[in-house]
Amino acid sequence: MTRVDEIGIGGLGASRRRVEDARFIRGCGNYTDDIKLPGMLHMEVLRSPVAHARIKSIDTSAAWAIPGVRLVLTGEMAAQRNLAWMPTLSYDTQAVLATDKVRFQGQEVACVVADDPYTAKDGCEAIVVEYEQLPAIVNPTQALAPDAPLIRDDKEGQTDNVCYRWEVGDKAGTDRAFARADKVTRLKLHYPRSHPSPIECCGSIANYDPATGKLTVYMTSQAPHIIRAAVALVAELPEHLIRIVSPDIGGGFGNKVPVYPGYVCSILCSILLGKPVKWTEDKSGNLISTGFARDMYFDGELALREDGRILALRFHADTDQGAFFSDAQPSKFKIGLVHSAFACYDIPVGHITARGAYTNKAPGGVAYRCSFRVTEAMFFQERIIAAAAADLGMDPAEFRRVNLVRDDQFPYRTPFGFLTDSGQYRRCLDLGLDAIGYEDFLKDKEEARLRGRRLGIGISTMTEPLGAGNSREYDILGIKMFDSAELRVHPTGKAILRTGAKSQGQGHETTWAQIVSHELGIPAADVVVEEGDTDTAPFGMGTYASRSTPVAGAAVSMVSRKIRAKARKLAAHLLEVSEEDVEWELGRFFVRSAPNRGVTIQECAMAAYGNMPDGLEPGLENNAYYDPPNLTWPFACYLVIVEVDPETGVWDVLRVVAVDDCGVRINPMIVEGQITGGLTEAYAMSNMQFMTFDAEGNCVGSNYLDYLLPTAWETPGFELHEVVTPCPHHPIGAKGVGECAAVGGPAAFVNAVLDALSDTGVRNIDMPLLPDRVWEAITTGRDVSGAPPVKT
Ligand code: MCN
Ligand code: CUN
Repeated sequence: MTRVDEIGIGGLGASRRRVEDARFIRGCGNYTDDIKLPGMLHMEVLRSPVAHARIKSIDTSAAWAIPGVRLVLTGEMAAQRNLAWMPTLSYDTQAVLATDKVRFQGQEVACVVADDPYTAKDGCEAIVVEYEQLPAIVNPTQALAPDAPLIRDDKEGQTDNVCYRWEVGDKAGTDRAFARADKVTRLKLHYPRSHPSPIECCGSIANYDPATGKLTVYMTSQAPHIIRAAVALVAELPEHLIRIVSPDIGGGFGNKVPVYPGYVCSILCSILLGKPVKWTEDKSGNLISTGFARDMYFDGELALREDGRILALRFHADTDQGAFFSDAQPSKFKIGLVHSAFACYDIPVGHITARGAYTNKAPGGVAYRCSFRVTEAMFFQERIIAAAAADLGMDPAEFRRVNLVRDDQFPYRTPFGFLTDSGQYRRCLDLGLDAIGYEDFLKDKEEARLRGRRLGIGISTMTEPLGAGNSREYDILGIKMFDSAELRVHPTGKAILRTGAKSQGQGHETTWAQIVSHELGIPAADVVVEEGDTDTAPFGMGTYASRSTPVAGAAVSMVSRKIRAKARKLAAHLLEVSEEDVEWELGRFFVRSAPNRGVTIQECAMAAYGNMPDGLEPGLENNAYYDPPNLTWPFACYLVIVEVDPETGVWDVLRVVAVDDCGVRINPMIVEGQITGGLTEAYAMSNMQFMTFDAEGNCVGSNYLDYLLPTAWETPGFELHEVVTPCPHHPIGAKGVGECAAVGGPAAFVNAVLDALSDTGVRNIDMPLLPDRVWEAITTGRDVSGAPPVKT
């Protein structure tokens, strides 16, 4: 008997080529915009050119008069259907189409449906809107000033621009620890607004069939089931008559989690017209109006002991939420999982306060590889860790080594209540230092300094919580955060797997099949994976927060095990022995006392349809809903070496070393792809992505001349290393990885540049570290803030 070779069949650990790429690289993907339905009309959105203004009048008569225009929809008309406003995922409300005021530049004011997209655009241009401009607010300081104009005057009882307050930790204990400190390190910084800007913009095709009453929506959603629930609740349509289909998605990065007015308008227009209505957002619409990321102000302190131990931490965070609080995050956490900050360090006590401010900017708040604001948390953590080491005069690697949670402390309870599951933090750090040649670099750096060259090294170490939920703690609008998988094995042993997750480029079609292979011994090539259609997929919460592997991936294991349990009964029947005498090895059951007598999983599948024992239900299919016991906690160590040109402020990246521990890797090549992509984004955020606002609330960076996307030309090479600490509570020991490098990476780049400036007294330059900012810091010896408004 030759054993099935797991790597050979594309099982766990195989660097199997991505099966979805066969269509993607041939230009044969099936994206929302590729779908054409018979009789389909096209919708365009008219957006506000100003950031804050009262709408005095909207004249749509010229638009109606254009031949080919079928519908001009205004907020007033939407209001008649009770749809001028919609609830957000954070228990706020958001305007679908503005009625009273516009509250950010790019806000949806009206939309036009026409026979083709160009006529629809002409229709938008023909609409005349009279605005009475109001002062614009572009940062929390302005928003929270006593005389600030009220942005959300639509909300009853709202008297200021505060949208939430949140607090966690032990204030009294933290104050006591600070009183005992030998030294206190303080750091203030702004993590700027950034935008996920996936290649594919958002879009939808709504098709309401008046004959059947069924609404089908093809759309760019990372979470189709949440959308279906939201449509059912908001539009009061019966849920079984709503079908949401997310076809191929050209990058999501969190941009495609929220519910956008464009989606809602296309649905409303389709219902009003009884025809399919397509909306495809353009690039500037995407950049100025859909879910942004970050825009967060930190002011925090670490209490330090002379020997380098951190005694306590505290910080305050102000978030700039834009005009509507539309963050997608677990309901009870107003600022996501920001309190996962410092989880990799053994710090006894801490206290965090946070406050959200409404401003005249697009809403969003949670997107772009963030795992619910973990990206900001880890950035602040690693920036202040670097500052603290400098304040103590201690080597930053040694400072981390002293404070990192030790391997024997797991499971480790953080001061804010998280339970980190496992890890080998020091090993990762040492591997990274070794790989980059840390000791030698320190010598090179001193020598270079003597010759007038500025070299710097930046380190970033972090663990982050990936995989919401469990259902006890995590829900969105009351829907618990578990996930699901359904597996059907056909008579010949081929199979179809569906999950409640939704890939946007992460490669689920490849990796989920590998989990089935690992559990059942069916070759991965024999398993087709399908996601994103609410009529066929089991209910799930979708893909974000790198939750797919921790939750849906676990469900894939569990459903495969249910299939195996039934196949064992079939095997016993085929082998004519009792079930207890049947043993399993990958792909095959055999008789314990006669290992040569066996049947394959494929033979069991055939028996499920053609030769089942009396009393056993035919068929070989099942589903599993998985409610994880905990989040998964991957760890990463990123190291960056830069050279800063003091004459111009330009900095070049000389080396990047990454050590990632995401537990067991299902597909090492895909994991490396995720890390490479994340580091590229981290580099771009730290170096070039500039999205800000002027004093009038104009969005600077709403185009790809200002907001730069990194290409292979600018992006440095990355050296990747791995450590594997299996997740103790995941069925195959995997942890999430999809966001790690984007979360932990930016601080490594910034720390490196500031290390190169360590003799100047500069403690902070806000991202992006554009050459003029670095040059200003060098020439003035002062910190450089990036907070808007900017001069134009
Ligand atoms: N994987 C693995 N072994 C592990 C962990 C993950 O082989 N131990 C594989 C998974 O099977 C999956 C991929 O790596 O194919 C990412 O898995 P996971 O960490 O579970 O993350 P998700 O699938 O939930 O993806 C979400 C995450 C998020 S939140 C953003 S934002 C982001 C990211 O993924 N958006 C992306 N990476 C992206 N990559 C692409 N190409 N496009 C996006 O929009
Ligand atoms: Cu926050 S970006 Mo990803 O979690 O979809």
